[in-house]
Amino acid sequence: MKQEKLPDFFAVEQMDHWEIRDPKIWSHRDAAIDSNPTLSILTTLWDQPRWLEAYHLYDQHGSELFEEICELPEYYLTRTENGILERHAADVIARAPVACIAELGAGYSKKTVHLLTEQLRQRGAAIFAPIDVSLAGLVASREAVRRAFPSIEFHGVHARYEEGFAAIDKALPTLFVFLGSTIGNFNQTDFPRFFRALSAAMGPEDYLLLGADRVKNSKVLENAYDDSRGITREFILNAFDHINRLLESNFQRAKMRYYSWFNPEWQQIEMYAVAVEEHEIKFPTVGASFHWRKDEKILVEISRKFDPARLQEQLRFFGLRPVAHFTDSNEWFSVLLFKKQS
Ligand code: AVI
Repeated sequence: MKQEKLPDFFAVEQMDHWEIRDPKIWSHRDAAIDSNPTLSILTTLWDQPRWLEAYHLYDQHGSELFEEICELPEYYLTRTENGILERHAADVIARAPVACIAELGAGYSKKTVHLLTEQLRQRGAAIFAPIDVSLAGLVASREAVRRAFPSIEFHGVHARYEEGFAAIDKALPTLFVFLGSTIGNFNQTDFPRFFRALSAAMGPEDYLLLGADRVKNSKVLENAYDDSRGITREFILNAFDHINRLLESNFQRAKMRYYSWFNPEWQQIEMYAVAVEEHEIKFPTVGASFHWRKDEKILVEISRKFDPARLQEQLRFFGLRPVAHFTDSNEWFSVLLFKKQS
């Protein structure tokens, strides 16, 4: 794309909210990134039924376990999406004439590389802006991009998604990239809130590239979330070790088991910790406790599966017009391109 002078990366009215604490990484000044994990944990654990917000899965160990999951033979998602992008990156970039690629999630995966390579090949220049709450993830991403693509203009955006995508100048044609079917982990409150905020932050020349795992044979789905090596089990139950460290609580692995299934009505995998015997869970720092009843489940994560045509229709109501649909030969995963309706 030929352009005289690109608009600045940041929306002018946003400037006061951001500061550079690490080279090329903008941190949101006042938004507490993880505003109150304790409150989140306690309020959802006292809910009926008990549940947790999925972000508690991602402490250091949890993030490493998730990397391992992505390599598992049963976990087809990462491989399949990567294959789709490898095959169709040229088409995606040709259809989305943008100057900036903003990835939600620190991302510097093989998947992003396909897009950046094509952006450079077709346009001769690229701005790459990963948005993430993890500063360490952004630093790693910056270093990897510097090594592989020294000509790319890098802006790490250290913030929650909502604040992050609102910061980018609406006049800068941007392709927002949200891969890995992370939308599947959003519940019914998170999902509309996310798309409302994203769509409101998008300018008239902006696009969205969205990875979505599809509804399919339930055995394939269930195996992907209960692998033979037990890594997924470890990933889910690790959340309780993390909570114990944060809150000095006494969750014990020996008194819980992992259970997951595909809920056909809700079209989602549900991942639970289940008490194998009744016991008391104590939170001494806040002077609270509850009885975890035998067989009572705590919902730790959901992973929703999508019908791509229906998802396209739904996103129209958020002002996102479907432009293209890419899939694999099994039709297990979809990568959908949308344009912001102007
Ligand atoms: C990050 N997210 C898209 C994964 C998923 O497939 O829902 C998280 C995950 N949980 C267990 N395995 C993978």
